[in-house]
Amino acid sequence: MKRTLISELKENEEAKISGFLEKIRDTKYMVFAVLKDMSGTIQVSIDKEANKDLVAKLEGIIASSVASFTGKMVKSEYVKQGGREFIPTSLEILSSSASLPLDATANIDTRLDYRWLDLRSDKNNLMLLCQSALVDGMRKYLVNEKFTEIHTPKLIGAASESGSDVFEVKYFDRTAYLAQSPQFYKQMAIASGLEKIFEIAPAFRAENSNTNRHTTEFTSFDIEMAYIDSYLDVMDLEENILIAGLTNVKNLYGDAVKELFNVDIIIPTKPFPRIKLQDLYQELHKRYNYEIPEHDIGDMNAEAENLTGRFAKEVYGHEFIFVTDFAKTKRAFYHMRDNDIPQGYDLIWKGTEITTGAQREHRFDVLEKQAKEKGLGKDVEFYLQFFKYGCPPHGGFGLGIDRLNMLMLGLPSLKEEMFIFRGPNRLNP
Ligand code: AMO
Repeated sequence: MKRTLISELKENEEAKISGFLEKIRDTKYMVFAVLKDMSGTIQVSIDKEANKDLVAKLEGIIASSVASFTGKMVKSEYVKQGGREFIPTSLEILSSSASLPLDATANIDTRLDYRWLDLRSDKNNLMLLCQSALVDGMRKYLVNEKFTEIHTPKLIGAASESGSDVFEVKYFDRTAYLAQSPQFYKQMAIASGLEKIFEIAPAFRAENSNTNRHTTEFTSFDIEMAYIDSYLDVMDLEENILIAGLTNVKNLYGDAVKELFNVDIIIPTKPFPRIKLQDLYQELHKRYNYEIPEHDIGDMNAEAENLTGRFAKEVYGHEFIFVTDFAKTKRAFYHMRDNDIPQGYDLIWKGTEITTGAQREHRFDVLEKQAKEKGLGKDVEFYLQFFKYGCPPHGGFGLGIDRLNMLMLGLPSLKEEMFIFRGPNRLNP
């Protein structure tokens, strides 16, 4: 018999259901089990006298084992769980569980050691469903706008962002690097005539930082598009993509997110507020008496981001805010500059940076000069070639999916949010 999902059971129809045994309760005349599959849970009620063989099969079986029952679903006003129960006529234990190494009091590191068990909770299941819906909404928006999804290499010959936080990999008799970003290749796609592209893929950063927002491997949502007039076009696109993603999550899971995470998913209004870095510094000083430290001048840091989130909320009633006009010394060489000001932005959501975006320098001579200025030589030679034989003006952005979902659900850290977290001290499971 084919398996039926618990949510699709029809009253009094013979069916087979399979899933995890969430609870088993043995009473005088009855055994009550709760079975859970991807669609929901149901109470399985076993009359001990009438089903001695089933009861025998359950001997020594504990919750967390995997079982299949055949029988019928009936409605019952006595059952709290949705007013239905399953009356089985046969049982097969598909996999029996050892006693669980984890309970509700386990700390996050123990939970990560047994992440597959930790992810079984309703809350963590929902968290991954939300991440999937978020990406799906964003992807559908782009495909609809005629963007092409590409897949760029993650093993590369040269660092793509700053050289300091790149992982080295032994590559036969030479050294390769793990891509920190698809930056160079998404621009290559523009030089290839693809005009509008995106990629959703891992990015690696050898950052030895243990913050709630850093991981050594994250999923980057990258786009690049040609024939923009300025980085403002990129910002407009990002607003639309985020609205599409958040709307999809809200439509599918808004109520469940409210119930399990106590968070309202707010669909942002357009345009998102925008502010120049120098003006922001003044506001942060005036309102919160915050002074950016000397070494961060021209840039942001975690505290400034946090206060910027507060500022956006208080002044604009908005969760998002674009910050522009960073110092050229603090931005990548490939950002186009106008009067020495990089033509790009960071997007802050709820006080955390989620994106860097920019118009790129597509003029070979200027780009070469900017690379040299940053001390980049041989490493970017291959990349510079992309601009030698004609390349349209273009821009794009990179968005961290993990940070996005973490902030959307109000989770305290990427450790909680990621399917599997990778950090300086964690390579397992
Ligand atoms: P940037 O380095 O700012 O820009 O990264 C873009 C976005 O990626 C996410 N991110 C991270 N998430 C988790 N852990 C990390 N260690 C981490 N590092 C970055 C953040 C960040 O905003 N090439 C440019 C993008 C572009 O211009 O298109 C780049 O990589 O959400």
